Amino acid sequence: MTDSVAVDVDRLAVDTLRFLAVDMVEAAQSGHPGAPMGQAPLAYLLWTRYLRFDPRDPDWPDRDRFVLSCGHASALLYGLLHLSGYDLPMEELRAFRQWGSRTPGHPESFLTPGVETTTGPLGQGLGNALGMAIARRMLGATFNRAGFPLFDHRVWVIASDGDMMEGISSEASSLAGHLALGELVVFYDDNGISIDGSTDLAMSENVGRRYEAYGWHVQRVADVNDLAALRAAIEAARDETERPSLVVVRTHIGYGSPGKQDSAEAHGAPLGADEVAAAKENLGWPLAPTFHVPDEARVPFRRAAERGAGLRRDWEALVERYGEAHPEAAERLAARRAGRLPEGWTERLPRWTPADGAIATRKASGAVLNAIAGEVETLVGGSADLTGSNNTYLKGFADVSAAEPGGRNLYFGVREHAMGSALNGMALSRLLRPYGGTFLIFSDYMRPAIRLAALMGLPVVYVFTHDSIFLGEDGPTHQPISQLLSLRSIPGLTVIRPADANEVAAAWRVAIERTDGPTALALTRQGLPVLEGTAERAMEGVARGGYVLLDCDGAPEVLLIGTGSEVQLALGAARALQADGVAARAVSLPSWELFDAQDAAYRDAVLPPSVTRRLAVEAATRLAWERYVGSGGDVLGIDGYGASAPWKRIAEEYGFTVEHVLERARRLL
Ligand SMILES: Cc1ncc(C[n+]2csc(CCOP(=O)(O)OP(=O)(O)O)c2C)c(N)n1
Repeated sequence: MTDSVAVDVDRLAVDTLRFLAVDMVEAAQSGHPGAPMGQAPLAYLLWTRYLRFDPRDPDWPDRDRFVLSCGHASALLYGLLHLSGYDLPMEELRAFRQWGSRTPGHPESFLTPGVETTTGPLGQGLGNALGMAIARRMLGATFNRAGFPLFDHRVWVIASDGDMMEGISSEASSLAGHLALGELVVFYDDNGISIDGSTDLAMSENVGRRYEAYGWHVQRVADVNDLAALRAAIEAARDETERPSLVVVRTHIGYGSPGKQDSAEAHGAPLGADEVAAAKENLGWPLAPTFHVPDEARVPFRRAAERGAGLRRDWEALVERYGEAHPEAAERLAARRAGRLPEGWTERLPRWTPADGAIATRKASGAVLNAIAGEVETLVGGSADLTGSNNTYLKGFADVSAAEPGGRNLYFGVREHAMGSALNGMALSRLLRPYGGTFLIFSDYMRPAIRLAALMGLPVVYVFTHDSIFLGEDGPTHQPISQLLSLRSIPGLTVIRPADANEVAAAWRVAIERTDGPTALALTRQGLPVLEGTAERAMEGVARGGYVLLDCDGAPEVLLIGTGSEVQLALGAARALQADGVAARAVSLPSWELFDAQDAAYRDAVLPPSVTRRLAVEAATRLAWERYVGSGGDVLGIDGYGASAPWKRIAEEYGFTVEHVLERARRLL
C-alpha cells in the first residue's frame, strides 16, 4: 500500500509543478507553459531525489548546480524553487513576469536565489554548464585531499531542441566530451516541437548519436512519465564518472492539454481559460483555486531540502576538520570564499621604461599574467587556439586535460562561443577568476556570452589581441573596425585599450580588482614604445579611464586624444605642436567606461570644456567619438574594412602617422 501512496504523491507533485506553471503564464497572460508541462516529471524527480541543495544557503560551494538551459521554461524553475523552500514566496509566482518581481520572463541569476545562471538565449546554459564542470574539476584538484572531498558536486542540465540546434551546443559538448567531464549530466527534452512547429522542419540528426560521437555516455528514456525508467537513467548517469552523460528524454510539450499537447501552440503563449480548464479536468486537477498546492505535494520537496541542509552542514563540518588537517589549503580556500586577493600582489606587476624599447601590448599582457599568476592563484584561463598569439599561457602551470584537471592553462580549441559561455560558468563558482583570449575580431563569435557576463555581473577577463588594422597582412577579414565600439556599447562591460606596457599592467590591475563585471582588454600585435610618463602615471590614470599624458604650460589650445597604439601619435603630434609654441595637450583615454565613471571635476580637468579644439585618434570606427571631441572636434578613424599589407604601409595609407595627426590638429587651430 505504501507504494501506491508514494506514486500518488509523485503524481500530485508533478501536476503541481505543471499547473503552477500554467497558472503563472495565465496570470501574466504571457510566457511558456508547454515545456514545464512536459518536463515536470523529470524536474520533480531530479530535485526531490538527486539534486543536492540547501535553500537556506543557496550559495553553498559544493551544492549541485541545476541549469535550465531552455530559460523560457522559467515557470518550471520558479515552481521548483518555491516548493523547495527558497526565498521565493507564492506572491512572487503570482507576479510572474511583472515589474519588480523576482520571477522575470527568463531566469536571472543575480535576481532570484537558487537560479544558478541567467538563461534564455538558447544554448548558453550548456556552455555555462561546461564551465561549471571545469570549475568543479579544478577546485577539486586544488583543494580535495584524501578523506576531504570538498568539491564533489554535479552539474545537471535540462536542454531543449533549441539548445541542441544552436551551434554552441556542439562547441560546448565537444569540449566536455574531450575533457571527460563525468560530473556533467544533460537531459535533452526531446519533444519534437519548437516555435515554428515540428522540429522535422529544420532538424533531422540523431542527437543521441551526435553526443556519442562527442564521447558522451548516452541513454534514452522513452517516456518522461515513466519515473522508474527515469530513475534508472539518472542513477546510471550519476554513476558514470568517466564521461559526461546525455539522457534523451521523450517528452510531450503541453502534456495533458487535450487541444494543445504536442503542438507549437503550447510553446510560448497562455493556453487560454478554456484549454486550462480542459487540461486540469483531463489530469484530475481542481479548477479552483488557481496556484493550488496540495499539502502532500510539498512533502517530497521539503524532504529533499532537509536532506540538503544536512549535507550542507556535513560539508561545513568537513571544512572545519579540513582546517585542522590542512591549515594552509584551508586558509587559501577561505581567502577565495571571502574574495580576498593576496596581500601585496600589485607589487608583482612589472614596470617598463622607455629604454625597454618597443613591446607589443599583447606581450606585456603575457608578462603581467605570468608575473602575478603565482600569487593570484584564482587566475585560470586560456585561448581559443591562439595561445601563442594571445600570450595567455601561464608558464610553469599544468595544462588542463581529462587526466590533469588541476592545471591552470585551458585549451578551448577553436570554440570562441563556448569559451565565452564556459568562462561565465567558471566565474559563477565565485572561486575562480577566468580569462579567455582570441583576436579582437572574433569577439563577435563570443559576443552573446560577453553580454551575459555583463548582465550577470561576472568578473571575466577577455584578452583580445590583434586589436586594429595594424595586425597587418591578415587583412580585412581579421581587422577589427566596429568591434571596439560594439563592445563599448555593452552595458556593464569595461573595455580597456592600453597605450603601452605600463598601461597593460594597470589594465590587468583594474580587471582583477573588479568583482562586479567583465573586462575586455584590447591589445596590439605590433610593438609599441613605452611612453614617457606611463611608469609613473598609468596605474592611476588607467583606473580613471583617461589622463593627461603630456601637458602644456597654461590652458591648452588643443586636445589630442588617443587610445592604444594611437596614443603615441597623439603624443608625437602634441610635442611637435608645443615645439611650434602651440599649447597642446595629449590625453590617453584607454577606457570610456572608467572615464565616464569619474566625477565631473576629474573629467573636466582632463578634457576642459572650454577647449573645443579636439582631435581623437583611434584606428577603428569614428562613430560615437563625438561624445569626447564635441561638434567642433575631429576624429581620425577608419571607414571601411582595412587592407592586407605590412602594417607600416597600412599606417601610412590610412594616415596614422605623427605627420598626418599633426596636420589634422593644425586644421583645427
Ligand atoms: C539564441 C536564441 N534564439 C532564439 C530564441 C527564441 N526561442 C525561444 S524558445 C525557441 C525554440 C523553442 O523550441 P524548443 O527549444 O524545442 O522549446 P519548446 O518548444 O520545447 O519549449 C526559440 C527559437 C532564443 N530564446 N534564443
